[in-house]
Amino acid sequence: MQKLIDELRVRAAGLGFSTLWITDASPFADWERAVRARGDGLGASIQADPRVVLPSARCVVVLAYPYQDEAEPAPPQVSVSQYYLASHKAYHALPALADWLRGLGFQAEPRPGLPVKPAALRAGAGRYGRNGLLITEEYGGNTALALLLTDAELPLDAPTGALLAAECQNCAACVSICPTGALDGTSAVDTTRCLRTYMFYHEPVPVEYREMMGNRFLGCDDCRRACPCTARMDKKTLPAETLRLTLDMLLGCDASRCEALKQIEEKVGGNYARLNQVLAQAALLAGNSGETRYLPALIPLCESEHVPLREHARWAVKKLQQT
Ligand code: B12
Ligand code: SF4
Ligand code: SF4
Repeated sequence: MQKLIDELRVRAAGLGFSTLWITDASPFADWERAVRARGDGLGASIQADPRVVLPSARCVVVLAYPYQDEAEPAPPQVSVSQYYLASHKAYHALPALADWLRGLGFQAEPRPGLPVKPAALRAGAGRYGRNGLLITEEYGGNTALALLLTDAELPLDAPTGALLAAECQNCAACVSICPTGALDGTSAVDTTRCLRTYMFYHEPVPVEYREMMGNRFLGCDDCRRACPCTARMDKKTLPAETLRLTLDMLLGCDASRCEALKQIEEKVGGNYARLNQVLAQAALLAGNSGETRYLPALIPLCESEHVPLREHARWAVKKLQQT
């Protein structure tokens, strides 16, 4: 067992994962209750019982893929959270680990669609912060987390024993900085307020949140960046990958849009490279930019059949015409 876990650690490190922890494959009952009580549908595709995914499962391996923040980009550059770049890399790295376990005769399921933070909490990877993120000792909230489900018998790690991170005792920086008031200080997130909920969303962003989107193209990092636990890892050097997008690329000619979509697909995945959704978010940010030079690109989008794109473009045109 020890040899197996040692080798798993070495292989995981070679794929960019900083640390791994192991928990058992019993159901995540607390999480199921919390997600039902929240009733927003986010989490509906997540399975609370690992053995529904893999009946012979014994262990859930929790892996952390850490990342470094960059300076916030200034307009006309738009902001893309580093989390999405790390998460994309972790997503593509994980199958190699599963294949290795399968090669040894075990069953292994990468991307098992389980609740990630509760698995990490139970495996002792860290605790919840008031910002709703899983805070690890080494990297604070700056990790993309990945799970691997397996029937291999691995030594279990013990949970840390409390829900809330010790650092949160005398701190509420994330709660104060959240632009929408989505955090109540318990570690729960009001998803009807969190800006991330409305990015690449199937409906227009509620009017009251459009200006708050500011320059954010993908992800909101305010509650993570404000956290002192995150600052403590900023001294470490990690390879930083960037996705530099500008409003001029996103709202430019067909060729420049194509180039932007290609880069988005390559670095954060095809889910975020759908033209109408990309343009819908770009239209909001153009409205927030105060730059009337985006009007010629926005005006034709006001007639789009894609409802969020049409609504956002109309909003942005109106806003820019008033400046
Ligand atoms: C749905 C989802 C979202 C939703 C909802 C977020 C949420 N907190 O639920 C939205 C779209 C808003 C979102 C946003 C973001 N997300 Co997200 N998201 C998820 C996803 C798919 C499921 C989360 C989930 O299970 N929610 C359901 C709730 C009920 O579960 P929970 O938060 O674990 O709830 C527990 C506690 O909060 C607590 N609790 C809940 N309610 C209450 C109430 C009280 C009173 C108390 C005391 C406790 C309590 O008990 C619950 C029991 O487990 C996970 C991936 C996955 N498969 O798990 C990623 C994940 C949580 N997201 C992640 C990230 C990075 C983000 C963003 C930072 C992305 C960004 N840059 O914009 C933001 C951060 C927003 C925030 N402050 O949390 C990472 C977090 C990594 C980490 N180190 O923690 C995850 C794990 C993805 C990953 N694979 O790495 N996300
Ligand atoms: S900012 Fe403060 S309160 Fe929020 S998660 Fe970090 S330590 Fe906890
Ligand atoms: S991601 Fe942004 S909007 Fe969502 S809870 Fe954090 S600071 Fe608030």
